[in-house]
Amino acid sequence: AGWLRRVRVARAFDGGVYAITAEEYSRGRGNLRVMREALEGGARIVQYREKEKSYRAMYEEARAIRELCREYGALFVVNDHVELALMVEADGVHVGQDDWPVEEVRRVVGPGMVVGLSTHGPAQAQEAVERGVVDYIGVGPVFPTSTKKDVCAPVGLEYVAYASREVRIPWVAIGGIKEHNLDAVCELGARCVAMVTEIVGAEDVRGKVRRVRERVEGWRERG
Ligand code: TZP
Ligand code: MG
Repeated sequence: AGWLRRVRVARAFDGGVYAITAEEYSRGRGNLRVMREALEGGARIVQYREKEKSYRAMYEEARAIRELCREYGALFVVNDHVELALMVEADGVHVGQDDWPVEEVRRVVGPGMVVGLSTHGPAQAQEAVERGVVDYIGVGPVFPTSTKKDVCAPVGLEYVAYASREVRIPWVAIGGIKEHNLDAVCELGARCVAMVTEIVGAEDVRGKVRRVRERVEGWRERG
């Protein structure tokens, strides 16, 4: 199960767009509809990130998005809630520095499930790789972001440059990334980008994801 998991992550993250839910920015369209459009546009990874809803509401919604992701062959990842990830048979779970220790998460979810960890600097990246239990790391927030008020200040493009040079597991750049600053991130070596408001708040979600994916893939082909 371990090798299959690693192959799936490597594939999805190489030239991938990582879409994350945020209902409050969805122009009233709701998570399910927005994520369907993101998948139609070519998102390879979808993260269900929800901090307000009841367990039951999260369960129903996560199940529906999980089904959609299967149809599109995309990875489905649940933020924070390990038990929800298990219940809906998500492909993965994503945790932050202040969430459950990743060794415990791995122990609970087993070898088949993808585990991702947010990191905010080179020391955390190094530690994440050394601990050897996570499949990918988030690198950011690269730019200022209004989405996450509970996160540290932007760490800047230097951390992206560091990740391209040193991080030997899949990683995804996150935080304040938009169509207009995407090239700056890819130029430094990012080959997977995560976006919240740029995707969820887009008038044309499908078109937005398609354009971003084409640009990221273009960078990958250039090497
Ligand atoms: N983790 C680090 S930054 C961030 C998360 C969830 C929010 C990114 O949101 P946006 O709208 O893409 O800046
Ligand atoms: Mg968290």
